[in-house]
Amino acid sequence: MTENRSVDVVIVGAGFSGMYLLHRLRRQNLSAVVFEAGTDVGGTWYWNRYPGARVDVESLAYSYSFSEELEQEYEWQERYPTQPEILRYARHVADRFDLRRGIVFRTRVSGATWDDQARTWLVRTEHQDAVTARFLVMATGCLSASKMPEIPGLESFKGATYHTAHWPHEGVDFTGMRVGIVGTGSSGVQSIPVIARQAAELTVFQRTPAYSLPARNRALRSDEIKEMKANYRKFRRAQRESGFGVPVPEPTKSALEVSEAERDATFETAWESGSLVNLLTAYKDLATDQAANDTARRWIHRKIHDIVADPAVADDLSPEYPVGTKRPCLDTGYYETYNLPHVHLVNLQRTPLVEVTEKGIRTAGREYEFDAIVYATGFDAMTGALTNVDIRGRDGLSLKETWNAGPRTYLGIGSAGFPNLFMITGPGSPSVLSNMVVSIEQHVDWVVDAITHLDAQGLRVIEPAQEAQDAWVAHVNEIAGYTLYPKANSWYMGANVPGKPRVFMPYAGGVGAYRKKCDEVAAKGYEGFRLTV
Ligand code: NA7
Repeated sequence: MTENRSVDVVIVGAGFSGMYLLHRLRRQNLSAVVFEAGTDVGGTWYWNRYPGARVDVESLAYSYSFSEELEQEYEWQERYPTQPEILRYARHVADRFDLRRGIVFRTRVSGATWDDQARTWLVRTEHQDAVTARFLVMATGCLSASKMPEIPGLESFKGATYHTAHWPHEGVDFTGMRVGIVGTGSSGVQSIPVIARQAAELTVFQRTPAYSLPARNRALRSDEIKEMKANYRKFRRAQRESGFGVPVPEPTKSALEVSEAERDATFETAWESGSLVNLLTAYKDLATDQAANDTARRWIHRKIHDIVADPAVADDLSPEYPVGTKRPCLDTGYYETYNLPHVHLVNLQRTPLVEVTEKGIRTAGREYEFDAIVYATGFDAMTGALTNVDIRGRDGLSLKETWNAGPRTYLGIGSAGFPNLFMITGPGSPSVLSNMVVSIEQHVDWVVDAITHLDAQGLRVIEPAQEAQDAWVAHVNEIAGYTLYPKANSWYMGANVPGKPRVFMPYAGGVGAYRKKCDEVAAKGYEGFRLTV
């Protein structure tokens, strides 16, 4: 029990954000407690244990930069590490920096209420613990509130049911089984080839196809590790100034100003590189110009047709929305899997899902019988983990209700009406459009600096000013409006959750530009925030 405890900061979540924040606060001699629903650290990489789960940013870049010792001593094994390898890293960091004693595991935060008199948050957990804190930091992740599909009869299936984000820790053996999988986002695309290797029959239910690139994953060579370790400082600087938190050369050409042969060669190079960012930044106008984007779309369609033997299946796997406007995937043998005789694709746009039955899944076409169903149906992204906690700000203001028409933040860090509440990689920041570790470190550093500034000035409360927040929300929308992102029904837009307002949630202006803005705000005495005693 942590009843009646009082700390400087309550942190919700012990993923990459919560762990680093705890470490930074300790170095400032600030007291903190982390509440974590899981039994271990790692956040995303604790929960998402489905077969084939991997990160789509390279390990040497998808790692903390705050400790040179950690950078130098840690040995990554693979270019794109598996979930177990990333979890091992998170656990190593927790041990290396003695973080576990600051974390209360198996404990979900249920609510938090701001006390305007005392200028503190009262944070409650599902175990009825209550902790008072000067600051509340939601380090809850952008893709952590998982989502089952809205299909009638989910409970009636008599076989085994799994969601990719809640995979049994002991794993699942599908050998000899008839398996159905719903969803072809990253989790589906990564797990389908692995499940297909075990299952007797695998049926994939696809509502929207994904664009996927072969990851070309491999073991890291000792010479490339050595080179990165020798140049880490320079690399980290480049990460922070880049668009996606992954340094790549700035594109200078339009896809429309080059010959088809040149364009094909450029796309081929990106495809061969196994890097999503290389594809997305192959030309300067892929994210903003429909005609430019069409060239990439048509080129990828050709690739899919080259790989998939049945042209009708290849057609079904070929997306029509602009490349990059839904999160693209990195895969290992995804499209090839559809050439296997025991793997079947059901296009739900032609034959929609009707219901889950005792025996399996019924579409408008027929009933499919399964021994197991896997839901790779994703998350209530970016806002779900925040609004699932009953956060009450000034005068009982509910965060969930305040965000009814879409999230409203200043810089994706705070929200007007919620004093001393910080979000790590919240909506309105680059977050999911970036290498998460880069964005996490930037936010954590900014938040710790802000708290330190307040304390040094003898101030106690920081809160976004309404006008600054309105201007930021307008700016985030304006930038999104220059891009093709709003054209797709993506979770960036809240489109995968029925009833969720259709708002482009991340900041699309790039990691480097965003960091500059945050630094300027801090340098100008936290311009746009109200700081009071
Ligand atoms: P995603 O990317 O949200 O994918 C979920 C998939 O599930 C997607 O294909 C959805 O189709 C599909 N889905 C969701 N609800 C339904 C219903 N009701 N019926 C049929 N199909 C449905 O989640 P992931 O876990 O794969 O990946 C999340 C991120 O993690 C990923 O982007 C990477 O950043 C890492 P839809 O596209 O909505 O039509």
